[in-house]
Amino acid sequence: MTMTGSVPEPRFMRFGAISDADGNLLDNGLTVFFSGPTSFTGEDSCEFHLHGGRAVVAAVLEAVGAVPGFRHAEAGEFSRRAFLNGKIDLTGAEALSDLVSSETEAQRRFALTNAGGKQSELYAAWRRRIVHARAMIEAELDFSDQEDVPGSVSDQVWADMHKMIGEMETHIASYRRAEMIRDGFKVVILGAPNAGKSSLLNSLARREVAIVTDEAGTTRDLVEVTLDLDGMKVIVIDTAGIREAAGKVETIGIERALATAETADLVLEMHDLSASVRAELPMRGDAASITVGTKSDLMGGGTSAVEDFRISTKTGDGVASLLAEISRRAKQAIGDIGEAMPSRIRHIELLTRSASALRDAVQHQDNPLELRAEDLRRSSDSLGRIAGAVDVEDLLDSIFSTFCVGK
Ligand SMILES: Nc1nc2c(ncn2[C@@H]2O[C@H](COP(=O)(O)OP(=O)(O)OP(=O)(O)O)[C@@H](O)[C@H]2O)c(=O)[nH]1
Ligand SMILES: [Mg+2]
Repeated sequence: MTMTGSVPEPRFMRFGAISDADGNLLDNGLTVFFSGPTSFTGEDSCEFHLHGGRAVVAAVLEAVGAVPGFRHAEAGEFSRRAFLNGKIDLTGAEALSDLVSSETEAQRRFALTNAGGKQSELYAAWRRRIVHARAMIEAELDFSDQEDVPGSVSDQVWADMHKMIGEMETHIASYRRAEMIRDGFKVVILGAPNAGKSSLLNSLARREVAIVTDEAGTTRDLVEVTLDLDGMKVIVIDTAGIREAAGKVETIGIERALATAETADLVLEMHDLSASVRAELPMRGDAASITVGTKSDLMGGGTSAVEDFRISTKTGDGVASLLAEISRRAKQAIGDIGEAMPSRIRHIELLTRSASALRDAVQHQDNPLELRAEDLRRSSDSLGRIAGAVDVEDLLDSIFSTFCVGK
């Protein structure tokens, strides 16, 4: 009102002057008013669409701040209010935060799946099953002095809870895939010095990220490049060439190379086809690997008998098929993005707690039924805390503080 003269009709953009409280014109822009409770936060809210200049935004922010009762929103405050007003649940709020920061197509689709409620629906369904199980167990408690309560009902209940533990474990394991979507599929290039590792990295990055020379032992540190490969985030890491007799700095580089290869989703083992002997690389963890023969331009035609792929970064030969294979592996590892997956460590902690309480309930057959029913309650409460359906006041600060201002 103070700044735009009057409140526009809800949900209609209105073009006009935006001024400060003293009537000084700040910008000509668009104003939209959303009236509660059908707004994002559930409260009355208003948006200014301004010309993007920093001075324009600063002046309008200052004018808004000068209006009594107004202040800057804290990080995540809009989402927090939406949650407190029952517009979204916690997993929905987190998914929106992911959506805003998504960089790749896979991240966008994953965030959108969760924002659409797939994750919270799954937890709600699990909670309903546990609540039902508890009701059956408690009914049995009430009627336990009567002869005619069929024991098979509780058998069925425990069998279903046992099955659910398995479902939860599969779901918890899928966190690794969610991490791959968010943090990237990690590819490590490993090989002897001069094998052509940095040349491949540069070719994939399409720029000179790493130094390439004909001197063995050029790269000593990890050099990392992030690619968007068919909509997936893929991190490619170039490493120091692996060899025995190396200097101090290079030795540290080699240790780093081997350590990072152990945490890789895929290792590219590079072998110089023009070398007289095929260098053997020390054994690593159980990361998947493919072998790549390099400098094929020095070898004439034909395929390599030993290596999975043959490339030349000089002629570009084979690089596209190697990329296609990396993409295929990443896609396979990430799996179905449309499936509900846990997206935060917080979810994993609560899911693990829930599954463990459920395990207590199912396995401790000698415990009194009251205790086993209590384990069921603990299990469903942990699930409820993920979506924020069960008291989560203590969690809110830590959850929403990771959001950006303006969300
Ligand atoms: N002819 C030819 N030469 C290549 C090819 N790829 C790399 N080279 C050459 O091989 C030498 C070593 O290449 P780099 O990419 O630095 O090898 P690296 O594996 O990173 O070596 P370090 O960092 O020392 O471990 C350089 O002189 C490159 O120009 C290729 O496909 N064909
Ligand atoms: Mg190198």
